[in-house]
Amino acid sequence: MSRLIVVSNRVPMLKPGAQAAGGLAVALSGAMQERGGVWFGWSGRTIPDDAAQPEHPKTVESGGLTYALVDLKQRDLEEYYGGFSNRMLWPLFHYRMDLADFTRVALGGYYRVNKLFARMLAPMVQPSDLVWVHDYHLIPMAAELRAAGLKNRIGFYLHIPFPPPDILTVLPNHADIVRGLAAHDVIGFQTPLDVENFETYVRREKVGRRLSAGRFVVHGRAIRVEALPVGIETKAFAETAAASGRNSLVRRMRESMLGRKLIIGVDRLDYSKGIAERIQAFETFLTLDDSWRGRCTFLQVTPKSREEVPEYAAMERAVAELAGRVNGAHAELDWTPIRYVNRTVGRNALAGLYRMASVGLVTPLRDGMNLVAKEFVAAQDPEDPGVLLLSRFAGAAAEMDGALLTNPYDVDGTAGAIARALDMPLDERVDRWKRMFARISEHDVAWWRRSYLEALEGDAETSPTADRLKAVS
Ligand code: ADQ
Repeated sequence: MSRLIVVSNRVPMLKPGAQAAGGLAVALSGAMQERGGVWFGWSGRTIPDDAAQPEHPKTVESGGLTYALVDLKQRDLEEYYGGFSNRMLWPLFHYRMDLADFTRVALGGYYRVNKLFARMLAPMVQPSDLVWVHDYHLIPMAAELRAAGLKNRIGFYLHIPFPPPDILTVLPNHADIVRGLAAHDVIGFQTPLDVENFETYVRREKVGRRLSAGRFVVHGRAIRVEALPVGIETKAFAETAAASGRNSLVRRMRESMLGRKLIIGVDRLDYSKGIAERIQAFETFLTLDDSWRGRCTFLQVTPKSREEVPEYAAMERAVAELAGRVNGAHAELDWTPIRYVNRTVGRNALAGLYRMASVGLVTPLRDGMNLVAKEFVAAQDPEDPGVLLLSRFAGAAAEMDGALLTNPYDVDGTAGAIARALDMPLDERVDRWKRMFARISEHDVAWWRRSYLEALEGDAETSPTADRLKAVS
């Protein structure tokens, strides 16, 4: 079996038995433990701008895995991560042209760090290794590895949406970004819509075409392009949720609810998640339907993220003010409608909170997948499941056919859907939940990893040789 080299911006170091890590990190680490390999990426540390850039990553052995970690200069990090990745690619790929901030300086940093990573990784790669690169921070890296002479199978997975061509072409270097994608052998997207957007782009820009299902030729290279939705560790999460009654935080929360129904939202604080729109919808729901006043509580658990990016700091203030205003306007002496909490919750407690909730509000304005939607479903009590209210603009909507789909821009519509979810009869809730649970049980994170690696390992038919590439282009 080939070794697996995983490349991602942040490297989640797993401590043996640690519980904090999400399913994705566990799944990828599992693959590396089976096959041997290395997890390569940024160390999470910076060095001063005038320090010499080390030529080799630091390697660390932990939990049976090898990590290769690169310290970045402060300026490189700012331009590559805080700049081009998170102020240009992230907003644009989430359809937020209004927030995209393109600068040549940030672009330069993005390419510089990708080149640096490729230069450091290339000597570590053996000819039979598979290389799996993750996410928008690292799109140009494969082309750099190819330029260094690597002939390995290299795959890319985009965790965020791939936007339609009219949006992508707002990016001044869109042509180069797509050329970079085409340097991989396999491109994995979350949903069929992302594949469709990619296909429309290559056709319109005349840089390639689709040959057959999943097979494309782009910039003269035959590549596989697949929709492989990320899953969660469904079975393990369901078991954790079933056992969560013993968790002290969950117990305290239940006691504090005094029999009221719980509506839950769990998201990183990010403008793509639609948290402000969700709070507005909850307020509208309270004004529409008097009968639920005092009988339900909306818990929004939102750890802060990317605080160094100015848009996030502004949104943090705006959301906190909005939650405060709604509470000020609607609270009673003995009832606070919204509990807004800026903190991370451990996996056990999180599973228990989902299970306690009658409604899961997952209403991003745009999301690659959204794992909270899947976690909420996995955590439910099969005898008395809660209702998932899901944005049609989350990648998860393509799979979760038992959810109540909403348009988060339609505040009144979402408010109506909250009322419908709270009033939904048990038989309908069970029926909807069963369909979703079956889906996420089959298409869990292990399925995702297996399917991706099968595509990446390829076979004679799916991995055309360079000669055959020329023949089809
Ligand atoms: P994210 O944008 O981070 O991921 P998401 O898929 O929702 O979004 O995953 C968030 C994870 O963080 C979930 O596992 C959730 O449980 C956890 N989390 C959030 N708030 C938490 C809290 N307060 N306490 C504890 N845990 C919390 C990106 C893309 C998504 C895509 C994933 C995976 O933006 O669309 O689904 O990658 O591909």
